[in-house]
Parts: sequence; structure tokens; C-alpha cells
Amino acid sequence: MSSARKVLAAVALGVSALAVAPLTANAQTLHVTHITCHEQEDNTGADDIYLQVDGGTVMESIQFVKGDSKDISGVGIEQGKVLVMREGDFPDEDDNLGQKAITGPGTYEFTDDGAHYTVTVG
Ligand SMILES: [Ca+2]
Ligand SMILES: [Ca+2]
Repeated sequence: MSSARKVLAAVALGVSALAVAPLTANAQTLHVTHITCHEQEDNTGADDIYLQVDGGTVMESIQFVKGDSKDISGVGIEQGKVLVMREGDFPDEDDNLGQKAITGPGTYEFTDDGAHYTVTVG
């Protein structure tokens, strides 16, 4: 392939990449990288923390006690979406510990129901 043809091929690739990603070009996929528990919601035993986006669970339940600080992997969230933190109380109704619009990389505090968690998003 001549160098001119290589350039044309690269341009064609660029155009097709844009064509399959309309409107979402600015939406960045972020990840939950860390969760710290400053205060638990449950008085006895560990909290069972899980995360939801758009009504779907994006992080299955992980146990936290006060002072725990855990690395999280494989939990993606699109920038601009609302992250909901819940605490499982099966068979009772689960508790809602807060919801935050994820506007970019940073830390988000979840403080509802007497709990206090910091979620790091990167
Ligand atoms: Ca609870
Ligand atoms: Ca619980």
C-alpha cells in the first residue's frame, strides 16, 4: 500500500468510527475505583452495599464495616448518569443511602439514612 493510500484508509476509518458513535461522542465511561465506609447504616453486622444505575445493578453486594476502604474494579458508569447506593436488608426493604449525578472523575459522598460512604470515580 502506498503512503497516500494509507492516509486515505486512515481517514475512512476515522469517518466510520464517528458514524457509529453519534451524539455520545462526549459521553465518557468512568469507573468506580474505590469505596470508603465512614459510617455504616446497619447497627449490627456489616452493611451490604450495592450500586445501581438506571434501575440496574452495576455492583453486586459487598460487605462494609465502619473504617473499611476497598478497591473496586469492573464497575463502569457513563458520565452524567445517576449513581444510586443501596444497602441490602433482605428480607426487609433495602435502604437508599443516596444518589449522585456523576459529572466527572472525583469523589462523591453518600450520606442518607445516617450512613456515610465516599465513592471514588476515575
Ligand atoms: Ca440497613
Ligand atoms: Ca443490611
